[in-house]
Amino acid sequence: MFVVRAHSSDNIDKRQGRPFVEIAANGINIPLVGEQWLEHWCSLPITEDFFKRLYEFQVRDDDVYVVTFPKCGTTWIQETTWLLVNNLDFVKANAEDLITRSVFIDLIALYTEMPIDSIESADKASSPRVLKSHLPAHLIPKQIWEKKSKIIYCARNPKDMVVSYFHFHRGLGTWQGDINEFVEDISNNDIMYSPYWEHFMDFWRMREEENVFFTTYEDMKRDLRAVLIKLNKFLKKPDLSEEQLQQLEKHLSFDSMKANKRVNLTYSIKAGHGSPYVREDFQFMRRGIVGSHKDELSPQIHKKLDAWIAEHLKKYNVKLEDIFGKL
Ligand code: PPS
Repeated sequence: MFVVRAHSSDNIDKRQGRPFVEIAANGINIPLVGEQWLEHWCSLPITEDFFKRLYEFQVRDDDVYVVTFPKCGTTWIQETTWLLVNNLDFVKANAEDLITRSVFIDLIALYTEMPIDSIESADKASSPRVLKSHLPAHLIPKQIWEKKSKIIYCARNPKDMVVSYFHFHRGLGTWQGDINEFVEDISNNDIMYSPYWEHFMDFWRMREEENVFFTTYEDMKRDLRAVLIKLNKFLKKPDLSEEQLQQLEKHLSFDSMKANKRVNLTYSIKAGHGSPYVREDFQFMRRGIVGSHKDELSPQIHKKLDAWIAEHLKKYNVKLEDIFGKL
């Protein structure tokens, strides 16, 4: 069961110019006890009809879901997962775009001008499917929790997420404003898929669940090999040889992925897959580092973000370091 309410804000009208709603669902079968799921509102530029299709999406037993808040390393962990699930099929990975090998199921809901019906594409995809979603735990297709499908979740530290999301949204032409205004909008949950905090904290708290693999962008940067070995085990695949690990590390490095038109969405987005308003200078693979906030944000913005971070960490009684290691 899900509920939808209007989410109106002058800032959304001014900077995004399209209607938003807030959605909550009853979180049936989610293994987090005591949550008032119907009070967890998520902001989306979606219609109730589209959301219903997503929520009721037909899940298959061997599906694997890559779930993230936007700009937190989705494409990186998605390519990694696809390769492991598909027994390192580099021939197919180099021949077919990641967006067709691994469908982003919510895409249909975000850009209504899109000529692609992502739910139909996912329905038609052959098994085993690796599907991507940015929806939070209680809004992903409800059968995922019923069937206990494998979920790969990747989180990223809040400041780098903000910087990356700002460049992305602005570059796509789907959000107008400066970084100050972006920080204001994300703190007010006026950016699609927010709130960020509940999104990743829900999965952090479920990281020991048998069907959940929780990792971070920072972990992948720190020691990609360790994440590869752990994820491979989680997927119940045969051990990787030294040669296979090296091949994966090379393919998944930032420089290789940036140069790879099959995974770097700069090309497909500029060709019209993603938004019709994309700017000339748009780059999907931008810097690919931990800490880009350090030289991209002013002291005033750092102060604002520090207050936002402290307010939320207090609620969950954790330190950023517990989740992301030393930043
Ligand atoms: S999306 O649109 O939500 O799916 O975007 P997402 O893939 O989550 O995030 C994009 C950011 O991830 C960086 N990226 C990588 N970093 C390191 N190594 C590899 N291989 C890699 N692939 C993608 C990408 O550059 C974006 O981060 P920023 O900080 O903007 O550079």
